[in-house]
Amino acid sequence: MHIDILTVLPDLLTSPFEHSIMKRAQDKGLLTVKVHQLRQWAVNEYGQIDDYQYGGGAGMVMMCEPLANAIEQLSKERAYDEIIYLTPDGERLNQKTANSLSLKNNLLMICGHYKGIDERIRQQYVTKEISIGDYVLSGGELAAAVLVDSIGRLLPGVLGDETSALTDSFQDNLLAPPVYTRPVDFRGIKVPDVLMSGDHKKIDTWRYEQSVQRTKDRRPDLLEE
Ligand code: 6GU
Repeated sequence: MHIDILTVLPDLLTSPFEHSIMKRAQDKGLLTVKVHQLRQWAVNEYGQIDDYQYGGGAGMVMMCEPLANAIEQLSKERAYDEIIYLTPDGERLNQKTANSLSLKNNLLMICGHYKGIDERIRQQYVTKEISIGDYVLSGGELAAAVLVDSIGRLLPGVLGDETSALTDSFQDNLLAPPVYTRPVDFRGIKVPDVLMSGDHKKIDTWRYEQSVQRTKDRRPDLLEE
């Protein structure tokens, strides 16, 4: 998979993919991420990409031309399966969306700033609008990093057995069960006996029951879906 990201703050997106599982995905050649400075497509020598909004009011709007020119140029190099705009009024990201995006080949992500991007770019080019939750971030960059991570770890071959995505929270609309490691007794609190029984059928059953209980307690909304 290849992911292009358009942003006015490329520095925010240099390090997130250079560690751990995202690094492994790239080292294995399963994922490439390229961050592009939108100001390359600015309308003047000052690097302008935003302007006052029609109708008045505080806050700048990201202009059509830089975005359109960037999208059109990048689209000549790659046929995008989705052009994604990260925005708080998008569809809320969940595991199902991450799963389905992980099956694509080429994605373009657009990070918004200020009051967002001109509506005409959303209508003409954007194929999917994603929010990462009901709170406001200063820009789309951290949301793009979250989205890339949630997709990248699902690419076939990225995770080994030891980190399999199949046992993640949300993978069957259930939260993950509790986990324990050494020591068996930490300040008087013991690891549940069943986990040391060696009976894998019993362990699987216990984990499943814990997952269901945890989901009922913490996220009953997931069980209704
Ligand atoms: Cl995608 N962008 C911004 N600016 N804020 C957000 C968001 C995105 N998702 C949640 N909050």
